[in-house]
Amino acid sequence: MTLEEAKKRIAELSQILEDANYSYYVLAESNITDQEFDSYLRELEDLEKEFPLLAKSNSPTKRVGGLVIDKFSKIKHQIPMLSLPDVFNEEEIKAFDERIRKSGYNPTYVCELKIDGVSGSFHYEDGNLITGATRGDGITGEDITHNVRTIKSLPLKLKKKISIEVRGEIYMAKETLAKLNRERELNGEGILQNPRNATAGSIRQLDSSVAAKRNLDTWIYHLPNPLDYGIKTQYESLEFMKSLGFKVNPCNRLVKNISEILSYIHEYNEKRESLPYDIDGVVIKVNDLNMQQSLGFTSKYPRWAVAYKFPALEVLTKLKDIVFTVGRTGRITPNAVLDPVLVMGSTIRRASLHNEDYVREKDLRIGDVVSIRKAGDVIPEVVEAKLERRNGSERPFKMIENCPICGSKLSKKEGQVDHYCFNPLCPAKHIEGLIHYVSRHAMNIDGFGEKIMEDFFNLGFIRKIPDIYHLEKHRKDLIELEGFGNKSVDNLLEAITISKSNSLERLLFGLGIGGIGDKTALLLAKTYKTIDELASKSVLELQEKKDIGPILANNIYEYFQNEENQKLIEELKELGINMTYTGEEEVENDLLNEKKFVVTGTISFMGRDEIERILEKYGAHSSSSVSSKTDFVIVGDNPGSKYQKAIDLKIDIWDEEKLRSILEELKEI
Ligand code: 1X8
Repeated sequence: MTLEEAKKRIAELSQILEDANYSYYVLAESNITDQEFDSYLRELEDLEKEFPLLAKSNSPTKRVGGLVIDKFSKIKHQIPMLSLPDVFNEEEIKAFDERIRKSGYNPTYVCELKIDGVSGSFHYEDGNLITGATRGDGITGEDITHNVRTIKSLPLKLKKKISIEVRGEIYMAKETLAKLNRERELNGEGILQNPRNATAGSIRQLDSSVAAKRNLDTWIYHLPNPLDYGIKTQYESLEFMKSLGFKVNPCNRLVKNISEILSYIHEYNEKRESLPYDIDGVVIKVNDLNMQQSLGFTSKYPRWAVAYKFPALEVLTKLKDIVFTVGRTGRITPNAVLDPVLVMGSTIRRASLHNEDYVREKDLRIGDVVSIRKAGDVIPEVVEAKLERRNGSERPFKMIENCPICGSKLSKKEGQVDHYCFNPLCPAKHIEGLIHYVSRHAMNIDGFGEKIMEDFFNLGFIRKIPDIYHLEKHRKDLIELEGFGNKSVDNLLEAITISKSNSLERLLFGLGIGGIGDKTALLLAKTYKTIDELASKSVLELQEKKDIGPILANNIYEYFQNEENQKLIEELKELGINMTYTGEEEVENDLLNEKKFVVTGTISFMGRDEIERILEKYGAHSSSSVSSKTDFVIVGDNPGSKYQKAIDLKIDIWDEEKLRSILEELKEI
């Protein structure tokens, strides 16, 4: 291909891909299939590799991220990005309207939803995205261009070749945040309390592939230089920005008077929960831009707009007690025990108070009336004590000094606020082992998150492995717990029962014998078939197997010699836990046998671990990096650099559909 031809094709492909992005992410309809999209994208990537000089910074290939910066540079806003004055009730909205009427105007307004996200400014030259910046202090923001390019609903190229600045909100949909939090919880990372924090955290990443994975979105609502485009009203500017390809909120509405403003507010206060993204109010703007200009600004705010804030989703209840729990790391958490209350559709009985300092800052006392909020639609939070409701009977908070589980003296880590139980023999250390036992590669009991196991341990329901199989006894208490109901308790108990017939390797891995990973567990299970057979082997006999070295052999031997462990295994046998290898023997499969593969990106219908487990059953071997020895690479959504490497090395690439059809053929899905 000549340079000229490549240039033409790159332009064509970029156009097709951007059009597809626009249809999918802005209009929410698709004009091409995922396969077509992937194949065009791959063709474009190949061409850009071959003709690096033709690779544009705004190429759709950049949407997957990968650019890493070492610090954020500053961007000065040509027109300051102001914040809006807040109003909280009907009177204040009326006062806003009257002030404008007193200046001799008869205004119409535009009502828009106030999105809970992070404001951004986006500059285009000749229709191409040039920079994206945060609001910062309103005068200077931070350059977040590398991350902004990964936001699929924001055009890299406009439908007209014009130079323009637009402003809007970058946000994370509720569903995306919930999914992110589920992942973070599984990885033992902290929960993000609301979409604003999650967005701010994602957009302030140095590595754009992180932002690319966060599925950020935009609503564009402000045109700082409307006169340059002959635009006379706010509503026209919204239409204009929409016509350029921006995602403009369809809920925006032109209204004539106060009563229409109030019914808009009422309508969206009702619809608030059912929207797929969080809003915290309604922005009311004078529609006529000439009128806006003559109303002007105060030192801080425009005089032509206000932000009505919805009432907080808070309710009052009584703080009955503060109880302490121990986590798997020995960390102590104070928890509020509340009079049960309904907040946004779920009953709250408990809320984490995080640590001693948190309780002291809020000066919470037992007996206080407190306000509760369900932040970010997920985690209940104690906002504050209602001081005016105190009657003197409240008891001050007292931090405990000894571990509630083992009684050892608590202490803090240097410079940290949390208290810990550092006793290495504290039974709370078993929480870690219990979490491991039920985890996916081990007994794979669905419905047992880390947090749930911590709670069950602290409540005394599960203190050692066999207790898991007696959980049924606590059925009544379980149903009462936060986040549990009849159905989830049934599911959990059912999952426990099903797991009893797992093949031996899962139990071997779950017991946490030093050095036995899931692969070794499988090898041992296949070799010895039953746990008794394995337990009867000497250190020397164990070493006969090529993957078992002296240390591992010794660990295994010692484990089964230990009397406590012998008792545990007997107890589990009596409870009906299977101790035999029942795994299907490896199935011969030419396509997979002895093949090396790598998974990159997210596969929508199955986790990476599961894919690896299945393919390995057919004799394939997974590896973490792509090399010339790799036979095929499975590529999901938002793949990493491994994808590029596979292309460079011309390695067979399997997309989701190919993987799915092979798994279907193998009757694995
Ligand atoms: C902030 C926001 C505005 C709008 C929506 N969401 C926001 N968070 C809007 O105008 N539709 S305006 C704004 C501001 O000016 N600080």
